[in-house]
Amino acid sequence: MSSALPPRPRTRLYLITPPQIADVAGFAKTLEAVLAAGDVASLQLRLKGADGMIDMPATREAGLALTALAQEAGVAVLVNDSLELAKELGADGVHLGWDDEPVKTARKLLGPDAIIGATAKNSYHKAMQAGEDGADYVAFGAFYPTSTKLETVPAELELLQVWQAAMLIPCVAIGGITAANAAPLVTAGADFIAVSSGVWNHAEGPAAAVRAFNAVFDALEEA
Ligand code: TZP
Ligand code: MG
Repeated sequence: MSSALPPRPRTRLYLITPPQIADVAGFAKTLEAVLAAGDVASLQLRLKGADGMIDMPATREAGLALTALAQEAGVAVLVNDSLELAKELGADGVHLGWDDEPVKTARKLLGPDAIIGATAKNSYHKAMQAGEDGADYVAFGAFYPTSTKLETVPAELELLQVWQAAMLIPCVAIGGITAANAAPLVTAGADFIAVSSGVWNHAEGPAAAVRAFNAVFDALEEA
């Protein structure tokens, strides 16, 4: 029996910067090679201090060096937490956590074309709320243990399955994802796979990681 639903678009990679970048000029070169290695949908600037809060000066410095580079490669740049910096940097949008500005505030400030994403952690209810408020995507996680974010809650594959079956707003899977463990999340329904350490700390280097993720997405693409 054939399904009435059209095939789901191929899953895409959503890159997140490392939480600290010691050498921004060196990192810009790495990023250039990474973006040339395969399909990347977006880059989230997520630079954090020891307290887990956004490091504004570091985010500004990274944003000034990386935003145009990524955008010229066709990659959308999203700033974690700060509407102010998203505007200042000419980024494509923001990613908002539970404790950040509400989606509606971000929409008012950044306008109808901005990409606004919201963390839903392991809550279908939070994701629905974000969708109703006008979020362009919702992010579920953490699906695997991660040392990139201090406070996370475990999320179940079922969230992706249920969301994908019922909702049009894209969903992002996040948390401890590597090319080796991404497949079940893609199959469950993740439209985007968000990754930090699984790219930057890949044994064969970040460009190899981008190739490996894309090989997984290609292999699982719906016919
Ligand atoms: N939110 C939930 S887990 C996580 C965030 C920001 C960290 C993602 O980084 P990594 O290194 O891919 O686990
Ligand atoms: Mg946040």
